[in-house]
Amino acid sequence: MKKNFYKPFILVIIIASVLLLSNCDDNTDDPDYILNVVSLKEHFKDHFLIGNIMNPGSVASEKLKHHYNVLTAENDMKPDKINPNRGSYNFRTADNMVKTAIDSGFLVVGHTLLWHSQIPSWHRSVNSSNAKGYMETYIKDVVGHFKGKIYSWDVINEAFPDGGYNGDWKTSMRNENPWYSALGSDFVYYSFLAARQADSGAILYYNDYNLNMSSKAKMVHDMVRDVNIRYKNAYPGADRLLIEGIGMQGHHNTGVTAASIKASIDLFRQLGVRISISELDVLSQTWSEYSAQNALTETGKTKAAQLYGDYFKVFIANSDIIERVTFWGVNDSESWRSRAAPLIFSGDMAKSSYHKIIDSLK
Ligand code: 9MR
Repeated sequence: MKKNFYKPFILVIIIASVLLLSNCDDNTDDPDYILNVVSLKEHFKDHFLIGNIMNPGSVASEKLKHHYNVLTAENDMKPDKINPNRGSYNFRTADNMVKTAIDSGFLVVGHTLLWHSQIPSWHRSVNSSNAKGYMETYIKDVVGHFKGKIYSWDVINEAFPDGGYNGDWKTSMRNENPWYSALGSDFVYYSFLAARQADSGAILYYNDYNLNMSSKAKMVHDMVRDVNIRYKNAYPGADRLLIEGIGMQGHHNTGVTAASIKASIDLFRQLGVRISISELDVLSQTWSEYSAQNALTETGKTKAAQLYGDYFKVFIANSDIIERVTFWGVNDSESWRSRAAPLIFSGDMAKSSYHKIIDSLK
């Protein structure tokens, strides 16, 4: 008797829960839903590749496939992951990601071979007598392993400091870089040469942040110029540059002007290289607001969106040499700087930053 009395109520509760759950977070009919908005890669197909990052759990999702055509591993192809000990490699995670990405139609950027961060301890312990051989073997092994699968390699990442430039790039590199400490500036030439020899099909990049800063841009410019001259002298028949590209990471904030980015692109243009905007995100704050952990404001968010549009106008105007624009994350919550809402999607919804980017081409 009692059982039958409760039956209709239980049924109502079950139906209500199912309805509630199916509506919960379901924005898929919204015009701003990530899969409903215009595909970025389609929109910019006559200008440049559009990239994002991949992680083992997110590679080749429908959202990535809709908007992007090139992927960079956020962390899993860094030296500490791939090469924990000298001569021993752990390629499994990277191999799976690269395979899934390629099978899904993406190009893949190799990130990164030589850095001062996220490296195994053996990289930190090289010395002037063993560093050249160790470095060449490591590059040959890693680049050789992925031969034919990598569109471009970030051979060296972040080898220059911010700040003033004394006019001699060879004495201006970061001391924390163990290869520089052991070999001096020659490590640049030898590492790019080893990468070229291991996979001549890959485009070789130097990658760094804050390259909108004129002094840092000048250091990189002078380094690329001199290393490419050295290569040309050693291989007069070579029909390619050794350092073929400069990756301007693009970890910006609302204090970074489009004009400063344009000025560096103008400088790099003189080298005959190509450029990738390799890790784009824009804090909805100035750098000092971000450092002080201030709360976000609507003004800051509007400014970041405006800047996205302004930056893209510069990229479009230079698309003859810009081959790729890669965002460092899809949505704000998964960003390494999530508290300052630096990306162009929030959850699964396009932000005004996304719309400013689309409108930059109209
Ligand atoms: O996004 C990456 C983050 O998950 C890592 O914790 C961080 C550690 O250094 O590296 C981030 O990616 C960096 C990239 O590899 C090189 N340029 C700066 C990026 C942000 O730190």
